[in-house]
Amino acid sequence: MSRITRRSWAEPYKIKMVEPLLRTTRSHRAKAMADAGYNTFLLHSDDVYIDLLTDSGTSAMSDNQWAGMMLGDEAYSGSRNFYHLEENVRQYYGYKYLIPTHQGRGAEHLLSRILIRPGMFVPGNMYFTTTRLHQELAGGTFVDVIIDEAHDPASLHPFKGNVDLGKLEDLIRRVGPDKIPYVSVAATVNMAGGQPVSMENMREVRSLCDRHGLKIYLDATRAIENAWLIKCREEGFAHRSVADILRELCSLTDGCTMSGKKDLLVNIGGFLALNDPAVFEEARSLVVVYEGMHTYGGLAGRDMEAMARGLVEAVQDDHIAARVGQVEYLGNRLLEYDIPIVRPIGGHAIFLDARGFYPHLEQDLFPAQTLAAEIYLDSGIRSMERGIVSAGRDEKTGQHRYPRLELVRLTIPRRVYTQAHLDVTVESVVTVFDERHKVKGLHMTFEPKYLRFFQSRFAPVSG
Ligand code: PM9
Repeated sequence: MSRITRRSWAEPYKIKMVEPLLRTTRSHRAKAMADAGYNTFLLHSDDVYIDLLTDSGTSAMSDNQWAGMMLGDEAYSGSRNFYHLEENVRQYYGYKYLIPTHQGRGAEHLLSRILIRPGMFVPGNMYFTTTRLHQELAGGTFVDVIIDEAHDPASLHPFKGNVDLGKLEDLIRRVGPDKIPYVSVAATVNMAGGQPVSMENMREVRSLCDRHGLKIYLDATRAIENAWLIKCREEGFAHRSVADILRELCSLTDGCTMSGKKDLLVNIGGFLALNDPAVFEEARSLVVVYEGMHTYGGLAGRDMEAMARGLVEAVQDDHIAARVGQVEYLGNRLLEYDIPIVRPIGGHAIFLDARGFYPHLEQDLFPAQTLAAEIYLDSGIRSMERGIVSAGRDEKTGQHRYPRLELVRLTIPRRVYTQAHLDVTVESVVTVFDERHKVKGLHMTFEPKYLRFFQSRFAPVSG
């Protein structure tokens, strides 16, 4: 009898090129953090050791993607790389029409401008920063219709991204379907901790929307990770491929906005994909105003080729198992030390519960912003605030929004770091947790007008 009772997974790739990482001293980091106004977005990346700020545009591309970059057709119009991307989007996501954009928010901008009119309401399964802002700039009001469990970091619901059908139905009854341009559903809900929607829930949302003549637009940015979590968690899907599950998920919607910088393993790129010819015509006309010709949408031909090839790699079960496997590894190691994290572990990141670190800090002292700064000071590891700063101010009252979730995101770039980097991360987070009582919080010294988390500045609270 073998002593091995289970077999591990390993990354389905080997490393051909490396980028050196520099370690810094605590005093170097203290200066860098102060210069950055205690905002990890404002650090110079040269001052960062392990960069877990985001999984957006930070993936390592494959040799096949780099080879594709050399085959960029940089014609102003009709680039062959556009047609390759269009073919692959049709095959794997199943939508009929493609409009490339420079990144996800370019697609959100076009969709919001085309469908939302002042006074309308856009229901969605938790807000995302750029998505909500574009909806608001078009005159809409975002309405959160995610299930309550999503706002509870300790709830173990396997599909915390699900839409609460009761909340959605209430809104439809209250304002009428004519005031709802579409239902906005994100696959793996970023702000809830990378939590998936179930296929069953999507089917129910589809049938509710059909009864009221409503459209559904998917934020497909991390839909491939969602498909993997359906395969792992939802009954009846274990034997199906991720590609097959993705296709079914998308078939329940009318189109999608996409940031290719996540699932699709590229450093830049996105798209709007549609089934409705009228919306497509409008988007094709508008994209030339804001992004570029409808066959490049702000991207070079080589970028579209890298995305077309990245898509084929991204839907391979081996790839996605290792990608989400890394996230689970980090989360499970932190749980060994009783670190408070959002559970179940999501698809792209571990979310630390800053309230669990600093119960003595009021939300006005920016606990998550403080925690991200403390982790950087300890080890040079960069993370991202996802709490009161990210939530911004209420459009009407001008007051802070106070989200229930006050989180710090340790985001795992795809195919970039090894298990040893994750072990170093665990040691730093545990150290910061063990020194949590000393921390006093931050106050805000500068606040920009839009998406304040990117550029706000802070200073330590004294005394
Ligand atoms: N997400 C992230 O780090 C980029 C910076 S934060 C604004 O998670 C979703 C679910 C996203 C997303 C970006 C976008 C926008 C849309 N939906 O950054 O414009 O997570 O490509 O995509 C970031 P772009």
